[in-house]
Amino acid sequence: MLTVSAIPLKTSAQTQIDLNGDGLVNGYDANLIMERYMEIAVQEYNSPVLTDEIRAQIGAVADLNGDDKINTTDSTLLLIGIKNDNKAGDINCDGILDGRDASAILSYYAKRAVGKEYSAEERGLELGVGVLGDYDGNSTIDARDASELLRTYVEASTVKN
Ligand SMILES: [Ca+2]
Ligand SMILES: [Ca+2]
Ligand SMILES: [Ca+2]
Repeated sequence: MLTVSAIPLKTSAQTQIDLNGDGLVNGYDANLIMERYMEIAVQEYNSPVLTDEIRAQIGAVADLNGDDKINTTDSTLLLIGIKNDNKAGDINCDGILDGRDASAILSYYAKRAVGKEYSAEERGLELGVGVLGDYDGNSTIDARDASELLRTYVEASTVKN
């Protein structure tokens, strides 16, 4: 059995891959690898979020462990890179902690609580929350992380002026 810790990690530079070209490397990109993997694994599946351009990009740069396959291992490696390269709480990995990150944590938990169907975008968000959502560092991701993050953000923006 291959565990996450047993996977040899490449440097973060090599795991910084922006697959959808939005200028950010975050959970959405990790989810795109999952979407591509589902397409490869399930013939009839055609991902609504993948374009031919993104597929080509994934084929070119997303085989992070170099086994010539695109699968969950590559997605996991990208998520580890995302976790290592970003501050806790910065869910969308834009280098800024703000209300968007807090609401990402909150909306993820609200949706999970009611068991709603996920869109691919929301799954990307969920992956981001999974690796970066523990803002207060108590090993649990919940609404307290969102409120703590918001409090810090509000304090920081008040000090600025
Ligand atoms: Ca991206
Ligand atoms: Ca691979
Ligand atoms: Ca952010």
